[in-house]
Amino acid sequence: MSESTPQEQTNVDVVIVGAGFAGMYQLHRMRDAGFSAVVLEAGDGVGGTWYWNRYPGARCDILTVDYSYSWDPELETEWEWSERYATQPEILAYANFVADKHDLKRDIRFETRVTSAEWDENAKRWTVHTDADGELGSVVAQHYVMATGCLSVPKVPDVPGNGRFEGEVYSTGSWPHDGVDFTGKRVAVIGTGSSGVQSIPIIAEQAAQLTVFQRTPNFSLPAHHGPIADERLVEYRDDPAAYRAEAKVSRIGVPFVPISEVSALDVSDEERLAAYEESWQRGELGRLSPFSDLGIDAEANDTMREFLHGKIRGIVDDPAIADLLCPTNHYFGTKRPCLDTGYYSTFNRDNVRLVDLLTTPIESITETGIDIAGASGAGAAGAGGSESMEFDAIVFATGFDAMTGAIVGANITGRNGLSLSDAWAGGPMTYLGLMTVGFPNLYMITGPGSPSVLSNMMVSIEQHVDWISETLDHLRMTQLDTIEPTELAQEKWVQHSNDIANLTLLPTANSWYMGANVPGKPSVFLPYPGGVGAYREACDEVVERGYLGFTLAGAGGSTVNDGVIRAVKPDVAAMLQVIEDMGLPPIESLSVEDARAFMAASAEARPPGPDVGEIVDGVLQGAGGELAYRLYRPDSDGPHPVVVYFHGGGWVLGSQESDDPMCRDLCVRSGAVIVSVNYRHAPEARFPAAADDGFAAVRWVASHADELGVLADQLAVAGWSAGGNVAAVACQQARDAGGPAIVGQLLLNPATDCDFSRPSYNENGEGYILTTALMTWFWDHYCDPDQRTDPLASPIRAESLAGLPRAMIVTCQFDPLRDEGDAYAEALVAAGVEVDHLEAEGQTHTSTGAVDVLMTPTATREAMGNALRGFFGVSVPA
Ligand code: N01
Repeated sequence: MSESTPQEQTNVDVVIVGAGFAGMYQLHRMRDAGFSAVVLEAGDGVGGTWYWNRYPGARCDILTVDYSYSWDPELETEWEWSERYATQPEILAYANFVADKHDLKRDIRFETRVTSAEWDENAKRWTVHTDADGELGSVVAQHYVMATGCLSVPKVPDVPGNGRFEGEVYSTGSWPHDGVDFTGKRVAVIGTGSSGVQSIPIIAEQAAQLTVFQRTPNFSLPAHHGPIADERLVEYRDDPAAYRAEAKVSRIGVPFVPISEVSALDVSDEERLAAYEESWQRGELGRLSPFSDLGIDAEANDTMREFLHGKIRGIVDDPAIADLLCPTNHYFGTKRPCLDTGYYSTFNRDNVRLVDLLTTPIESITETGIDIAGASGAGAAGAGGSESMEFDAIVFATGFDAMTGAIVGANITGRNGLSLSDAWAGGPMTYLGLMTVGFPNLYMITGPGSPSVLSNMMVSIEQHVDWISETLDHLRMTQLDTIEPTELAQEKWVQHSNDIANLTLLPTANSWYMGANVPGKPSVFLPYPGGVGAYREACDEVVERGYLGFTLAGAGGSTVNDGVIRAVKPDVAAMLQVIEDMGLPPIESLSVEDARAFMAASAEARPPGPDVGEIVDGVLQGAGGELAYRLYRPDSDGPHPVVVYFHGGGWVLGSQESDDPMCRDLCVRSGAVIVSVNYRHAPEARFPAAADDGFAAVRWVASHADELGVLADQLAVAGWSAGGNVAAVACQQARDAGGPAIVGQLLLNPATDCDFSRPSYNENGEGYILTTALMTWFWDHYCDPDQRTDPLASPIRAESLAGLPRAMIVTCQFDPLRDEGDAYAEALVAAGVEVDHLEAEGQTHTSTGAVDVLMTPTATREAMGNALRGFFGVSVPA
């Protein structure tokens, strides 16, 4: 492996497409590591997005001190940015400065566009074809790196009559190198995303008339151009290495961005407005959200929207135009907000007109201008009919085929003739946004499924290049030829990314993040929304765990290290982290009294759950005396079906109130009365007290149906954890006693057996709140060892499970009790019982009950409510 000049390089170790910041750094790393590498670049210079996007006003929207390479520490002193948001020419100059300093251009083939590539399974090589002649026409390489950028393929404007216009036509994403002079011209700009917002004020200053065609208004805040703030420079100059290191573990790749834990709805109006005003005055994308919930809570987000609408109305003179400029169809931040220079005040100029395409859509672009339908936009005369406008120039600021356009457009064919466009027909599938199944040794820098456009691209680019470079080095060191993700790893990564997105407001907007701007593009949230630091941790952990989720192969054979890097659902993982950070003592280390006090205190702090029609506390007759119960009645006319519910707590902890949010949730979802029973607890009342009380409570409820306003022949039981045990046992007792009739049993994470040898105890015995040690503590308090195999303690050990009520059994992937719940479901099925068995992926023993705290178990809660409805023969809503 040697360095050589491009002319000789028809065979190289690594071929890289794109000479933007990603391709340049990748080339540098390859050279450093002694790989032969060549970069193929369609343009005639370096800089990527900054090479192509030369429209007036083009600038960075991340502070440029942050949007800089960190891999060459000398650059920190060799290059000084003149402004907080550098202009496109300055950033392009920086790219050239770095390229020249490191002599990168000699291995970049400019004006060479990649046309296609295919994987040769026998040779284990990629052949990459270009539009160049001779030996530059194709390059054979072991590794193929797409450094093609996320926003590099301008979208073909989907405007009727596109192509007819005979005047000047420009696209912001591919601007003439020698600039455009609009002086004295009638100009149309179509599109009001970042490119439109940046260019419109400058074009307005030059043009005789500017007409802006707006389909969707965007949120924009003033960029406040000028020198870099002193406080920022101090942080940076003090210790550049520490500054860069901080960026790498941050949320968006920008260091020292405070993360708020305060809800926008929990502060006074004055405080909230002051915080928003500070964001407005600061004008930094990373610091626009001063509260914790603007990205996840619609009501909180509305407060920010209102503030920004107020700002727009305060700047724009004509209230009708101001109204049109106020975004109302998406939440703040669900489309990338813009930073501008006098954007809104531009609409106060006499030579600027705004056309609202929602009310007056473009009928057609014509040879001389644009025809719009109906009444014209605000500020224009006339109503009805259509209007023809004449222009000298039309500027398309209509955006990009983002994130996938450049990769899919490169006509890549992988193993077994699979084309990437077919593989991604339903949306991009990647592992870590870095690689994709069926395409060995094909790497994407900032690909879909990585933080990319939701982050400071420079930080994300460097992290990807480093990961790829270290992987190539690993393959070389271990004499392996290929690397490719496994199906499982990829599927679950995409799921993980979607799970996070679905916890936010991001997917609610028709944005290019969702592919919504390109007609026919699958609607999938494209970037990874979990943050730069968390993403880096995942990538590093994949490597530490021996390239988890990858197949690595070489002469010596192949190793499939199948697995899932982030299997716990994101909100569940976050809750586990919070609990771990609290450093609480294990419950089993407490006295029973303290453990109960701790549980009661925790319950105080949780959200209450949904409202129900009525809650009544009462007393029923248990096996050994009176038992308290709490009844939850739906807000509908009765009599209702009834569920006798048994709370969790290992037969030791809890009460009729301890599962309050879950009982409310079940009541609302099932439309049934829930009677939560405070059965006797150990160690004061050991086995079989809980079991006896459970059955007694069922009998009492059945015989007091009229008094309770419930239907005696519509009685089901339900329980969570030890309560699931009590419910299951009650069903067996009722069967054996010949009644009362139970129409169904809903068992959530039930304890069904005293045997700890099933794998889930081993896999999940620590780290998921309910631990093996705690279960041991519970059993020890509840039951003597020689009693534990009694079916009243371990219902799975009953002589027969035949004749039991139909069941819904929910087990969770990260629960020590998972396998005994699964085993009970299987045993019931084997005994002929009708069972609906839901295995909740990524959930823990406690997550389903965290109503209004954790959102990912919502589907499980819904299924439980539907199961109860099914028991009662109530049709389940579609
Ligand atoms: O593209 P966009 P962009 N008829 O897709 C409209 C980055 N960037 O180039 O929203 C009429 O955001 C479209 O309307 P709608 C940044 O990440 C950064 O401006 O689809 N209108 C929208 O208004 C940014 O987010 C900087 O209803 C049509 C506009 O065109 C990303 O690039 C600077 C239309 C497109 O907006 C993309 O920004 C520039 C049609 N047929 C860009 N089709 C920095 O500051 C589309 N539109 C670093």
